[in-house]
Amino acid sequence: MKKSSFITFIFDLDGVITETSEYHYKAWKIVCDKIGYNLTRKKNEELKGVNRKQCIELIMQWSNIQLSENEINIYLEEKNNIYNGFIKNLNQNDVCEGVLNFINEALKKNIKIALYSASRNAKKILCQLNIIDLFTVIIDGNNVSNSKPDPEGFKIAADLTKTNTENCVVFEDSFYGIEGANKLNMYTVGIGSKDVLNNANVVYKGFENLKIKDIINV
Ligand code: B16
Ligand code: MG
Repeated sequence: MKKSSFITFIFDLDGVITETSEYHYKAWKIVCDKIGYNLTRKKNEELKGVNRKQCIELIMQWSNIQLSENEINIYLEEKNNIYNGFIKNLNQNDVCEGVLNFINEALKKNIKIALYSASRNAKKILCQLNIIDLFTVIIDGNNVSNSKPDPEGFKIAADLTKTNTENCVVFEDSFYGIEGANKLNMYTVGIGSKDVLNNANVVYKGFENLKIKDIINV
């Protein structure tokens, strides 16, 4: 547990607030099968928190298959269309167990709530989940030039909420996301498996039984 008080909690979206990370995997799996690459769940961990373009660059690197710029654009559009098909019926019941309670408890303690997701679909998803109004600041893939593990998006979130970076707590399901936040000395809470998120300050399976006092003293 971190001893000092924090002011801002920065949440990731896919895999933290809602389980859309599974849909990203399934959409990439379909596209990778077409490309001729067998995307495993283990390798998919390295696509979490990484923007669309960089995902396909990693896939080309792993598969040793060079695609033309035109093919890249076609596959990226296809992946996004498949993904959007999966999320089209997403609604408020798809917020992960315990997340809403956790955020509402934080708001009662005057902690600011921000979001930093690499996804360019983030705002649409927050609207579908009916939780967009909970966030003071929303940074998504449209607002950054550099994807996680670059700390750019976390720094913008800290600046816009007028919070020192060391007074931010980041909730992330990706190794690269944790890596980015660590670069700014933010306190990192991994959501998922300790084996994958071994770079986080602390790791929890989810928000179900998580209390604010488990993270900070307020
Ligand atoms: P899109 P997060 C990330 O969201 C996903 O983890 C990652 O798998 C995905 O490639 C990225 O968004 C881009 O998403 O194609 O929707 O723009 O985990 O940072 O909330
Ligand atoms: Mg994520």
